[in-house]
Amino acid sequence: MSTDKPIEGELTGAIANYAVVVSRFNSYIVDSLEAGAIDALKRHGVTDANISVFRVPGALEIPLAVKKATASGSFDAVIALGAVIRGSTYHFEIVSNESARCLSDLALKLDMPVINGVLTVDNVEQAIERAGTKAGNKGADAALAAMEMVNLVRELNSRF
Ligand code: INI
Repeated sequence: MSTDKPIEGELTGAIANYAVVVSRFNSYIVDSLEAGAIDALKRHGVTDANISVFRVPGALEIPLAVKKATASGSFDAVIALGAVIRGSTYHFEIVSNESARCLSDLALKLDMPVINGVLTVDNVEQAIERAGTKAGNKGADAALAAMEMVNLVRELNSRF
């Protein structure tokens, strides 16, 4: 094993199937995350035929949809998109922590990249900043992470 060439995933989306699981809650933010994710996938060679979009009511429903969608064995990675905004929401911590915990658990259980693109922010302004304005588009970032991880997983599976 050499240290001069790290093992990492290439940033190409070629020949892989992506499930994009999108929650409708705060849809004015999440729509931009979805558009950013799909744009990033397509710019890296993923075709419409290789992208399936699933919609759920809120962030708490994303994990079950991920589990059910991946049971088909058709996908190489999942991109989960949503927006949890603290605002005056009393159970902000429950929604954000539970959705994140379940997504991490699923990645290990399903043995595939499940990328957490669920924004967890204090207010609408912070959400807008992360949905295509001054802090970039976290949906696009999630798509890049998904493509890189698909390729890293393939590389690791072929070596170890
Ligand atoms: N769901 C979200 O995706 N974002 C939120 O900000 C949010 N808040 O604030 O409550 C939210 N709640 C709904 C939750 O995800 C479930 O859909 C609901 O509890 C039904 O299970």
